[in-house]
Amino acid sequence: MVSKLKIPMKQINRIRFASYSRVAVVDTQPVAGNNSLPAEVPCHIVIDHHPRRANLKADLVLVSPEIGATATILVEWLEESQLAIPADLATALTYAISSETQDLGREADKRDVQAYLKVFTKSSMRKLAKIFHPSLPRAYFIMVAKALNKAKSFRNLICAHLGEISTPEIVAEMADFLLRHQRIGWSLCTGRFGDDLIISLRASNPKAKAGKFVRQLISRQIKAPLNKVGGHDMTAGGRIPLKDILKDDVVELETRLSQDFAQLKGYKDVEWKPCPVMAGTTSLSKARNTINKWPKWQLPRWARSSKRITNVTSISCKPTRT
Ligand SMILES: [Mn+2]
Repeated sequence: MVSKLKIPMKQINRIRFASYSRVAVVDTQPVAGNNSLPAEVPCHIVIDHHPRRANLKADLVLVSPEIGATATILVEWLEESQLAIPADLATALTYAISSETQDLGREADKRDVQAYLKVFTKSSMRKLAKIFHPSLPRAYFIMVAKALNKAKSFRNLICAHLGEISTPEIVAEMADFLLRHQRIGWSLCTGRFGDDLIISLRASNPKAKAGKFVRQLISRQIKAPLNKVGGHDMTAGGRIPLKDILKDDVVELETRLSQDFAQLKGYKDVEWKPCPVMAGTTSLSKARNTINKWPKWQLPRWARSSKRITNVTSISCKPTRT
């Protein structure tokens, strides 16, 4: 979307906040912890659909927890102000509402549908189609293979610990993907990125209270206050800092997460099993050989430097923050 719509973006660490008179955050809140806004930077405008945090203070606060996508609030305010919505902006807003509500099927409100219809007709259909069906980098397919290889299920639960990942979003994407397995009601995915273990939880039941559940799950693992944890009914996520944890202990932490995930769901004698279909169709040694045969330019940037990949389960990569 960023390239198709030529959206000018800047890394947060390259922004000099002092040279701007107003700072706004969207789809998050300054005190929430799921954003990179430095704590000392004053925030003037908050537009969000997560439950309002108790200590939230800003000049303008537009928080509507009942709607499915934050973009809906923006569409409503654009309409209200009678400002024209250019095609590229309409395209971005259409995609935002659609992707966050899984095509208006997940936690979507009437207001989301109305907002969607308004911006959909103003969108560029050609660009929208390209955004919905983008060409994907090789790294994406490696992650899909990894998710399938690592997926384990128990009763109606599925989980996959992806290990080192190249982009943090892949964790949520794979959690969505695994939830589509028949008879599965809950999916849990983790990935190691920088100094964090990124956790994503998905539920198929609209009343699942996934946000509450993920807090419970993570608070069992760490004692520190849960700043970087939150979510909605069907989607939730969080981060566990790995700075002071040894590599072997990270594996242990991942195993414990799976165990607690099932236990908190009320299961005893938990026995995670590789999903039979997935375990039968892909072998790790095959994946390893395939990756080693790829020409270097086809490998994702983070995998290029390593001479030979001997163990797909632990591709050593130092992801760069983007
Ligand atoms: Mn959101």
